[in-house]
Amino acid sequence: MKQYDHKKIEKKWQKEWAKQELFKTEENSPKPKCFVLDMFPYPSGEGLHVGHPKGYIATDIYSRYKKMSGFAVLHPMGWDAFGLPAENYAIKNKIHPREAVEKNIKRFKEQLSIIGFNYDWEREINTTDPEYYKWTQWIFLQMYKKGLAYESHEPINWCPSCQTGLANEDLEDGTCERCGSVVEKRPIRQWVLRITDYADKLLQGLEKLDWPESIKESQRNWIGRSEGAEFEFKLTTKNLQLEAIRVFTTRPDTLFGVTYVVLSPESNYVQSLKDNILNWTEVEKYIEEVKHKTEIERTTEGKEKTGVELQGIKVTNPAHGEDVSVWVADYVLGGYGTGAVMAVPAHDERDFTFAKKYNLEIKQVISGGVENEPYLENGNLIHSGEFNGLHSDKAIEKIINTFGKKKVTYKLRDWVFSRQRYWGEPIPLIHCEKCGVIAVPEKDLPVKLPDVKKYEPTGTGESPLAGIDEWVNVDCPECGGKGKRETNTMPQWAGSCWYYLAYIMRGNTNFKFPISQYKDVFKKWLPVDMYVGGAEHATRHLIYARFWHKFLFDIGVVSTEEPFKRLQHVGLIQASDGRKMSKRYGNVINPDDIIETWGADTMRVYEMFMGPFANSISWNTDSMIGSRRFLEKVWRLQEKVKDQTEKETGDLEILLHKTVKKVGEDIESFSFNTAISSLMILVNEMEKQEEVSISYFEILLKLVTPFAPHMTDELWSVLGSKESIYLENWPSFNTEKLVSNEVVVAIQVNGKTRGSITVERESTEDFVQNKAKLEVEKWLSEGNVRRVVYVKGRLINFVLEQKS
Ligand code: ANZ
Ligand code: ZN
Repeated sequence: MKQYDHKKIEKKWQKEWAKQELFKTEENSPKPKCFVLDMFPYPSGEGLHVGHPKGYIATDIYSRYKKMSGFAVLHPMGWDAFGLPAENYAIKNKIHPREAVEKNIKRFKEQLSIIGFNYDWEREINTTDPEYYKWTQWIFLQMYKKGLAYESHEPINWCPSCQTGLANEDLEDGTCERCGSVVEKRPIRQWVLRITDYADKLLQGLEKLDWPESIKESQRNWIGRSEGAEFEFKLTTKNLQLEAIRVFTTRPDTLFGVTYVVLSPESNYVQSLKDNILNWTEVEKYIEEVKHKTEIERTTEGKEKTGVELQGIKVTNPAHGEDVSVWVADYVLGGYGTGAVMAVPAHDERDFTFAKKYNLEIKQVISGGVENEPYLENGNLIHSGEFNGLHSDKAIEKIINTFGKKKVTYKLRDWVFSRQRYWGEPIPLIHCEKCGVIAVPEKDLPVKLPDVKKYEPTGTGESPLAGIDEWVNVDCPECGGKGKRETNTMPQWAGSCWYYLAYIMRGNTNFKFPISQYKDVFKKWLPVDMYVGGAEHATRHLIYARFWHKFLFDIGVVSTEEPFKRLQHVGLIQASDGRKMSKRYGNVINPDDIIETWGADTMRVYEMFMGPFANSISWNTDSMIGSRRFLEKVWRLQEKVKDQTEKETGDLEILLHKTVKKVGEDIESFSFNTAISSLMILVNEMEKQEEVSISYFEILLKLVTPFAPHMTDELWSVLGSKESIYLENWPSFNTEKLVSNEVVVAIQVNGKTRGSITVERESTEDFVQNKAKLEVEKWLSEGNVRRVVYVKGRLINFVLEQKS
């Protein structure tokens, strides 16, 4: 027997796989399809650390398993390389973003290639490739033509440090998610995508998806659908621009309890009322002050409320005709509902605090509650005229019908889609003096990003592209007259909105127009069957991509309503100090080093064995030894293999069938750690045998190969095969073998029951002990095992040493 020399073996097989084109997608096969997708990386300058491949290892295992189970697998990889991170890196290191991206991709690819993934590299994509982004531009144009992209001058989030406008999704507690600067509101010209038109579809679509509930819930919250009503409060004074103030409320049943109305400082209402406001200087000063506060500061509960009354303005309550005062206060936000609120201090926390501070009337209209606190629950109406005595449930409907109208509001905002930066897809529009905004014709796509000397942001609200006259000035495609190109670029998230489609197109005539030729292949490969990535994309990429997909569905490009059928989220690997792995903290572990010392197969097994896949877990190089030993045991088993297929002892046969069942189910449910522990148990049992029949050993190798593909292919060839084990069928199990005389054994630690395992009645104590230990690891780690008591077939108790 040769030594287990991972370096030699891994290099050899990676070469061999490439030579045999083993991972080429089976495009025209009659097999059922399985599209397994990773969230593709943006190639940063720091290279990969050991945390990055965790998700890729999982999809690799999953797709190898699927391939062996008879599926035609599509498992591609590519690069998400436009956007701020790449550009900021380039500026900092004084190289052109294009060069930086090229260099970083090369490095990333080298790092990935030594882990032994089964990617079909022929379908590699890069979002910054003009052949790729001509389609990003094309999809944008379809949206533009359908009225889903519009130009706006509304104030938007502006990062003073990144010098660009941002979408709501790019903020973290009111700061720029990239650089942490406090974001300002700035009116700049921008392109916006009408994602709110899809709010309901995005919400409803979630129901059918096999996604983690937590991610669905974040999307629901992000979309934030509220059902309520709109009421009009008429002005008592004459104003030429404005007759009434409209408010959005989720509590129409409290209409009789309104004692004032509040406008948000940025509301257009305030500007329209300017001439009627007697204390305008004071109001203006307040509005100025508020500009520097973040939304979080403004809306946090318990924060002191501020505001100014609009002197000279009164509005009439539509329910009973009484006049109430109007205020401007920053606890009302500009971008939500109508930007105006009917205040009901008796039944709303914020209104209550505000009314107390400014001595405003508090009028109870729902019975219940205690003195000196707002009553927030539903209940029976009082002081509400003809509606007295009705319960809120009934009153809501009646009051809406009598005084207002039903209204649904969303927290989701339209997607601010332009950036004043260089490194992005140019927005393919032309501004003509005569014709207005004109779409670049399909035949002129891509609109290539021009090379520039200075790509630093200008800070003027214009992108660096605006300074390149030769590029900006073009003939209008409509009238031939003078036109100017749109100089804003698309946000970082544009290219990833459709990249899974690009992989499909890439294998079929390679990105050529027209789109219609891809209809059948889209139909064949969509939706993505398994999508794996970080939870940080829950409300950005995953909402944006679903939006684009639903739009493409509506215009007949794709035939499924949702892009990603099943989603698994990867728990982070943290550094051994428990912090995020980052160059900044000096705690990065490079996979290259781990692979050099331990081998890619060991790293793969280790990362999957660390714990439940979705959990965050700290890296610990010392624990690699366990995974390495497991593989060495498999390696050494070749010594015991006897070239005969005669019956083994009953126990091993049953265990084998069970393990086949368990490993398959566990891979299917992404429980890789438990799959590996059952493989460990099987290997331990095989090791105890004098001889292992070749058919058993073959089955074992097939079960292990998704996890450790290099080593198993080497052993497979030692057994005499000329072909890769990747081309074998996944082993099947015999259900009859499973219904043997099983018993459930309770596991105790210091007499407390901590779990249970199912084993054969005849299993040896050793076997039960080993299996039980894995089950209660957590509790055993609290001390050394002093004694083990086994009551055959019923109970096993681990007695730990008393800690002194
Ligand atoms: C009167 C009222 C009475 C309200 C009451 C609540 C309780 P969600 O669930 O988030 O949709 N509101 C409306 N527009 C607002 C804005 N632009 N900024 C801040 N607050 C706003 O909340 C809707 C409720 O939030 C609305 O219902 C309104 O206050 C307030 F006992 O109207 B309510
Ligand atoms: Zn920033």
